[in-house]
Amino acid sequence: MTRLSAITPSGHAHLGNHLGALRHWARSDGPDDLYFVSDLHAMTVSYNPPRLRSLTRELLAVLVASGIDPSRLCVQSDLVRELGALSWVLECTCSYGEAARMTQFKAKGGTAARLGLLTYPVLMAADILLQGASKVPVGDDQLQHVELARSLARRFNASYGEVFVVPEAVTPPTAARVRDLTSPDRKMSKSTRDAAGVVFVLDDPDLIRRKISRAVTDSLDEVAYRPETQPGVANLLEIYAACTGTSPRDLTFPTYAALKSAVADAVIEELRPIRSGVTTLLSDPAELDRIRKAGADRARTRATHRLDSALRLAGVA
Ligand code: AQP
Repeated sequence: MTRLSAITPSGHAHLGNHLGALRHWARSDGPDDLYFVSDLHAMTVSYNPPRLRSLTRELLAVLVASGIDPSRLCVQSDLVRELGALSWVLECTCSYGEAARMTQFKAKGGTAARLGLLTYPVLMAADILLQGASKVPVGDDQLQHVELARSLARRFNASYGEVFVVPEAVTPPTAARVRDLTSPDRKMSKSTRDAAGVVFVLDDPDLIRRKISRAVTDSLDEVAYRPETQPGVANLLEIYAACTGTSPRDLTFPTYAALKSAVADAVIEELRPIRSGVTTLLSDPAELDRIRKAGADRARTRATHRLDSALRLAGVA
């Protein structure tokens, strides 16, 4: 069983990425599991190239410092030639209607949208199929894309010959959905304009404390786990529970101030080793380059045979 997941460098990694994804990836035990920084996916909207390069490097360092085995890591663009080739084969296996039906394209697309926004689910299928991933842990918003990868794998195999593993979407084990601290009606996001509600993994302890102390609560002045009626307080309880391995329903705090102070302590401790690991890694560019190159070599080795077979069966190369 090979699992595959990615994080897009659309901004700095935040507490939600850490609690909902990265720390689970660090417990991954499949020898062929692969986690990658999906920098090619960040190009589907307007972006700044030097910033993209720097965020990609920073995210790779965050993944390593989070404890993910470096042998399971890579940067997507290091395989851009292999992925570009397979994407073309898969685009020629996919109908326009299938791509245009994707709800994310329907939500963000339009005549001015980049063509890459329409075709990026096919690139995602190439990510999955090139590595022979059998399990793809995704949230609801990405289920449709894994379905597309399944359809394309089955269609290619039936039309030209068996080469692709048909992947399966798996729902990650009740991953915490961390909410924005100032707008708890929406999830914490990398690309949110107002950073006040987002705790970034690399924020310094003082800033983390300040952001959490300003988190939106309510006027009930009662610390209870009621996500429907007290979403801000529930979010803080969930964050505390996730950091301390407890259940949000079992927690008691006398005041909102006491809750916020405990949450800040827990988050600072949770993120401290990552921040320190990233500082060390970014101060040693040669080591990060070595990790990146080794990851790219391994991923390419796994991909080449499958890509060559697909091109041959498709009647090209
Ligand atoms: N708030 C969150 N709580 C829990 N998990 C989260 N993830 C993202 N936000 C939260 C998980 O992090 C992994 C990587 O995310 P992604 O790069 O695929 O992008 P995303 O889900 O769209 O994350 P962001 O941070 O909100 O980015 P933007 O702002 O660009 O949309 C995924 O496993 C995701 O579930």
